[in-house]
Amino acid sequence: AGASSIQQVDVAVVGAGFAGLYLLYRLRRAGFSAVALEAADDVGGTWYWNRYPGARCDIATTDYSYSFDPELEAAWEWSEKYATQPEILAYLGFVAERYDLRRDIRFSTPVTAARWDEGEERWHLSTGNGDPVSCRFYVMATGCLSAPKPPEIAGSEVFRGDVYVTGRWPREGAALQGRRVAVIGTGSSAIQAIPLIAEQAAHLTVFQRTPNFALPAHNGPPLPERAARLAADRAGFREEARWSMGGVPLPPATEFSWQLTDGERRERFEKAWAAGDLIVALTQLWADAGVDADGNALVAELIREKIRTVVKDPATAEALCPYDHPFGAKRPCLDTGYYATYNRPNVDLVDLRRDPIKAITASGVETANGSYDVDVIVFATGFDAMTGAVLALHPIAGRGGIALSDAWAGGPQTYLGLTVAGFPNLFLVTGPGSPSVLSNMAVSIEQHVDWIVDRLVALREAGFATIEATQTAQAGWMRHLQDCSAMTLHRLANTWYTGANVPGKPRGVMPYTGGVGPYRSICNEVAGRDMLGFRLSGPGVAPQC
Ligand code: NA7
Repeated sequence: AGASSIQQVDVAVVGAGFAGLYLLYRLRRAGFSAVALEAADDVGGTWYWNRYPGARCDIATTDYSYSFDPELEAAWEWSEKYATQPEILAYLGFVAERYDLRRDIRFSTPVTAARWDEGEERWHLSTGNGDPVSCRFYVMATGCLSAPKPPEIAGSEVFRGDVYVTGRWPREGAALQGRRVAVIGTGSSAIQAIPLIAEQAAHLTVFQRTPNFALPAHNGPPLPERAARLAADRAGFREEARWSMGGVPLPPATEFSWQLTDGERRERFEKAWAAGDLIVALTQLWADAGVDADGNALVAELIREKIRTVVKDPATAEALCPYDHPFGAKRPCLDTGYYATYNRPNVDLVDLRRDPIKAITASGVETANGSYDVDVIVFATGFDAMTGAVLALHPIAGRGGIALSDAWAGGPQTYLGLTVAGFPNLFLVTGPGSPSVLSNMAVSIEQHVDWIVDRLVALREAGFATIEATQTAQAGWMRHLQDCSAMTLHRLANTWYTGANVPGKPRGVMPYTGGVGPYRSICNEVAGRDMLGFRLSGPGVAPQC
């Protein structure tokens, strides 16, 4: 390609989901030229790809919204307590239209390689569609759950029926009506989809490796109390969310389980169960529920009691009861009729811990003790989370040609979850090492984007061309990350939080467990202390940025 056919911009963004759209909005207003490169043919990111039946956000609509423009907030009204995938996709489309963002998005354009040019101090991007891009700053707005994990089951390719993957559900929907369907997996996607699939299928067999904790969503109109609080003081509500632990404005519980009687604990639990809100269940019961095995075991048993009450067949109920991990250490789920679905005559559960899958065959699924002929297999087997979204997309070569996949061979290394030593002018939104998936993503995304764009503005004002985390700062952040996770129960579960769901992936709690508010104050402090932990270069006139 000739030099004239290279697209030159200040900032290139990968992804046009929740993060990519807000980045474009902020970058443009800050006077940067920017382009977003999006593999899909429309905006939406996670909400574009996850079209499976029942796909919804587990954070209430009062909280899962952009907050950067009060006029946008006033212009959009959510119809339910928890929004469906189509409504969130419509919202993101509405945002793209309102700020005319589509003109800076190149759709159906995957980035195929990214290389830092040390001489030019620019990133060079090859794309799978159209001109390559040269940019000074490169921002990954690639989401955390974007790269579906291969099924890792022998014989998947020989199956003669239809195969669907929840994270790549076809636009036109799936043919399930009156058919024999297998769902493999019982994570959040499966738990949302199973009740609706069961209504359509002639027969549904669910293959469960690890049972999950799920609470009823009690979906309906937006929560009147929270909606009223938001309406009364929108700015205050949003600000409180930014400084909260999970990105939802709820003060943490202060009483410990052992300070409460059995009756008081039950009362609190029943209230949380009736609220149908994960953040309430995770943070409002008692102070030791999330950090202490004993405090946690009390919650876990109360949930198991509920499962046994709903599911009529005692053996199925017991198979659905999670014992292997603390409540909250694996991402818990919100459901609508999930457990009751197992009371339907057309639904069976296969417990893979007792009867593991041997292979997928031309006609269905073969386990150690049986075989199940089906017309459709739905893989709800999850994602190569957090790092997959960055690494699986394309090779990224930083200073000295070092590959990000090599730099992260032992697990993801970042400074603040936002930057990587050896990769100048590269930023990650909700990267590993940030609270991201342990928070309300809407709040985290806005914070990361604001922090990144504010830094770019400051660099420009001070005349610097590059910014790069030092190895020392990165090592310190990784140490802090480990110290924080040692104080939680997340390390005790085999989950996508720790990389355990992908064979061969290095293990370690990837998100920052210290909370959204504390993390925000650290990010602010880094900026306020002359960009502590960063090396800046260029003809800069002042150290302050
Ligand atoms: P998850 O939560 O990773 O769930 C995937 C499920 O698939 C889980 O039950 C896995 O069992 C199961 N799985 C994965 N691979 C296999 C194989 N090879 N055989 C049998 N079962 C398997 O992904 P989701 O898409 O449901 O949810 C991801 C997040 O999106 C969710 O947490 C929310 O934050 C939104 P395992 O537990 O690994 O034994």
